[in-house]
Formats: sequence, structure tokens, C-alpha cells
Amino acid sequence: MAKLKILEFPDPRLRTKATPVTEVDDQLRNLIADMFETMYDAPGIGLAATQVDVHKRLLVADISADKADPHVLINPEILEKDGVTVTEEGCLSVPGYFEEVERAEHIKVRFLNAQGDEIEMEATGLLAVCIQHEIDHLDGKLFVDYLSEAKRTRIRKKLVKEKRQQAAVVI
Ligand code: GNR
Ligand code: NI
Repeated sequence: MAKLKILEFPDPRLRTKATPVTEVDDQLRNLIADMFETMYDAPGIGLAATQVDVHKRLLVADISADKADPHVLINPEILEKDGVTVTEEGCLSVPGYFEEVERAEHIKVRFLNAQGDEIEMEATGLLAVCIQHEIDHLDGKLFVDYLSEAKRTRIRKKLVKEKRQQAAVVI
């Protein structure tokens, strides 16, 4: 197992549209294990392959407090959405910023699990929000895209400045 590096906004690689997984094999299961390690270590409640610079349609999620409810969604497709909920969202690729985002409260999603079985699952509340946030990553979209251009620009400039200062220290 290995902890993977998480890309950060405004890295242009986060804008890549991921392509479908064609084979659920041991190599993919290795990546899934590394993604869980990376997500739990961060810590976060979800992680899309895009964030670790793998542009395949794959995400992991676990909203439990004790790593008790791991989900693997390969080639996820939202079949139904209902209701509206507003959540203060954060993102491991936009570290340190939290803003309200409106999403569907309830979803039905179809995907392959880590064994390659086709699954349909319903999700509500935070898990539904998390899955929508992760599927956005697979389409090259970030939660900051739902904010005003002014807010997004302010966040981008602060993160770029922070990165520059980190780089200066590491010499
Ligand atoms: O850890 C995370 N928390 C979170 C909180 C509210 C809505 C979405 C999320 S996902 C985020 C981890 C992440 O960046 N996944 O892509
Ligand atoms: Ni995110």
C-alpha cells in the first residue's frame, strides 16, 4: 500500500475528464487500496481517481467516523436525483476552504464494485453529496466551480501564493 499525492487547485490535471474503467483487475484493486489509504490518512470522506492523477472513472468514499463503511464506485452513473440539500463542502484538492454548495439530497447510482459486479445503490444526505462531489471530479469539475467567479479567483490566488511560499521554504 502507498499514500498517493493529491493534486491541488488550480492544477490543470484536475480538469481532465476521466475515461471508463475497462477491466476490474488486481492492478485496479491495488489502486483502490492506495486511494483508501490516501483518503483515510488525509483525512477525507471521499476521493476520486482524478485527484491522484489517474484519469479513470473510479471513486472511493466512507462517511463513517471509524472506517466502517467503505464504498468503491467504478464507472458510476447517477440514475435518479431528488430533492435539494445545501452542505458546507470542502475538498482535499482545495485545502483549507469550505463553502456551501447545493446538490440533490437523494440519488440512485449504478456502478461496478471492486469485484466487477454491477450494483445499484440509493444514497441520501452526506453520502449522496459526497458521491456527487466525486463524480464531478471525474468530469473535471470542482466544488469551487459552483461559487462566484470572485470567490473562486480569491481561493485560486491564495492557494497559488501558499504554494509559492512552500516552495521557497523547501530550498
Ligand atoms: O473530505 C471531504 N469532505 C467533504 C465534505 C463535504 C462535501 C464533500 C466532501 S468530499 C471531501 C474529500 C474530497 O475532496 N473528495 O473529492
Ligand atoms: Ni474533492
